[in-house]
Amino acid sequence: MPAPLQMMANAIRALSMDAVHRAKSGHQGMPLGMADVATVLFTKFLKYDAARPDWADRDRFVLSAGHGSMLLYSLLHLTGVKAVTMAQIENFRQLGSNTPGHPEYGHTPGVETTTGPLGQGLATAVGMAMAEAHLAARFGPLVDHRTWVIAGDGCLMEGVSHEAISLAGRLKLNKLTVLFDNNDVTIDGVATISETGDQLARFKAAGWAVKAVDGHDYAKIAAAMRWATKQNRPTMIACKTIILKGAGPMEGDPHGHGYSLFDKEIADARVAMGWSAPPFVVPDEVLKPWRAAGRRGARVRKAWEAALAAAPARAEFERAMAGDLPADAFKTIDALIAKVEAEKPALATRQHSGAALEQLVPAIPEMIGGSADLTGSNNTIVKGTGTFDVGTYGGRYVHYGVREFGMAAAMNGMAVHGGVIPYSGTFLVFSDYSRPAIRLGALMGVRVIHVMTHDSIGVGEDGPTHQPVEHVASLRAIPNLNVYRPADGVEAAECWKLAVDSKTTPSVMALSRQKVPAVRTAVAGENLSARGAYQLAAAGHPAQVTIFASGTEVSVAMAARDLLEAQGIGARVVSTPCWELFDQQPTDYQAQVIGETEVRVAVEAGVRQGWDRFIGENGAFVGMSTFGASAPADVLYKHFGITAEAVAAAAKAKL
Ligand SMILES: Cc1ncc(C[n+]2csc(CCOP(=O)(O)OP(=O)(O)O)c2C)c(N)n1
Ligand SMILES: [Mg+2]
Repeated sequence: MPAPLQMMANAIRALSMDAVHRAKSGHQGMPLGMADVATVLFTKFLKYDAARPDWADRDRFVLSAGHGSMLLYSLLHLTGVKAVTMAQIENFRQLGSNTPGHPEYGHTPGVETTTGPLGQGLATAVGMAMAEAHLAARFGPLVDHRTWVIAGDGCLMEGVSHEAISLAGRLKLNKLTVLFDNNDVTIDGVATISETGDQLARFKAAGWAVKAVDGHDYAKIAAAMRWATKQNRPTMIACKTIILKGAGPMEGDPHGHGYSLFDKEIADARVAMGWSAPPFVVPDEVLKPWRAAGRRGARVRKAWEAALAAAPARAEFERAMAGDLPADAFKTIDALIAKVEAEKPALATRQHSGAALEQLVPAIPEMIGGSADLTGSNNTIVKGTGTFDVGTYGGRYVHYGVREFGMAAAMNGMAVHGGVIPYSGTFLVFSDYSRPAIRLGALMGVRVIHVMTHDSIGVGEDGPTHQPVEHVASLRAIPNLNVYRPADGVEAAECWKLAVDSKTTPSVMALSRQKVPAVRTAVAGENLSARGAYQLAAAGHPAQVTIFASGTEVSVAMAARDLLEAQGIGARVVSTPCWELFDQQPTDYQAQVIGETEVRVAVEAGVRQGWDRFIGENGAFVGMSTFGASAPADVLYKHFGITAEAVAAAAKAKL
């Protein structure tokens, strides 16, 4: 009979083989290889209570190598997370199960973040460690936990791992530990066919403390983990493992990544492991120690709950972790809206956004801002906000450096950690760099706010490399992502209120570099942007034309309306700051806003894609169909024909 830890690890192996075999799909190579490391982590180190996998001060565990999901599901089941029953394990990868192909946040209790896109789990975990460090500074001993990551060769090959590792190293996030599944195998074969770098040296160069261990030696794994908890910087433990460990002749096979074991191979493996139980059965003598490991953290959790109950900051802590805004969160921004309505300043919408943040950030202590090295351009910092840095983790502004993807992934990690509301900035054109994390945030349904300034050819002289053309349309294509493109100061403040209040949908703020006139000149008395689209100006003459626009082109639409009205043609203008919110309105409201005029025109300094929703196939569109050019913004708008005259002419041509 193998030793107890060995038997416990073998339970992971048996369940992983059974589930993948039953599903006829999935990956057992990695769960078999990392079973020993995971067993040591979950039985000795992870601060975890299976009865309350969502307990606030638990350690976070991220399976960045998400294809090894059966490793995680096995651990959750074995430790006793109620929802992850054996029936769920038997239903691995099936519709309606809580054991989907890759771990999905919000789907399975105990799954901290969605993983599968390699590298992102690691980058997300950096955000979790940042949130922990910040909240520990804010709430003291109520917050004191670690973040553990399992990452494979693939995660470390991905470019985002560089951003994540260098940021974590710079910030000295010493409660972050990466367990590198150093099995030297990826899908195509041995890892050396595409990677010969020295990962230990690489992490070390980025400011991490590093160590290599035999990933099948329990004592050495435990010693390394203990060592990791004592470092003053993030730690990486390269665990030398054998893929498909336990699977007899297939052990260590260069094609073991997704190899589907045959019945006979599984039967032989069970014999070799001393595992006589039938499929999907864990013998009591193995289940018992696993369940005990799952209860290991209960005492710590209860002591923590008692400490929380007695803590003066209890209500604030609970509010922050629940993601509820302070009662008076919007008092000052509402005052700002009234002031902007009265004064009608002509500013760039990025400046209006900055003004909104000046009200929101002091009022909402959970907001943590930042920028990918474009702070001054993004208008993301509020004067007096301290920097989040080594020794000042209580600061609320992060200098992410030029790391758009790492920044967006870290924001996802902060959001799923809870207790903070992250926002950060870059240029809209570089949303392509952060897009995979924007998408994952939308899939997870988290509150993060991407401030994306310089949102069109209005960028001007920097030219087409810096001028987004297709970006607003392509972001609108992502489900569960609110893309805001406010027209002026009132809309910018309204959109910020909506974004901050949006618990389960991330937001993009597309904001201009160039100045725009105020278009919301009448006091509405309600947040019109919440409707997604609304009639900004009625027609003077009987309405023949409707002009739809967003952002900086709303003022173009208003000027076009003036031209048409002067010729006796009734024209109404609809501002569309957020299409996704418009889609959620009652159909009669949508019909009323779209209206029944003979002609519908849209103007937006981007591609047409998506606009047929408002103007129909026969509508006229004034915008971009090519890349931009390098010149002053006003010259470009004329050059590309995005003018009031062009909009009026397009309307008249359709009449
Ligand atoms: C961004 C991304 N690219 C590609 C894939 C497809 N994929 C899944 S696992 C894998 C190889 C992973 O190798 P490694 O991390 O070493 O895992 P192991 O084979 O050791 O289990 C690839 C290419 C993915 N999931 N994510
Ligand atoms: Mg590998």
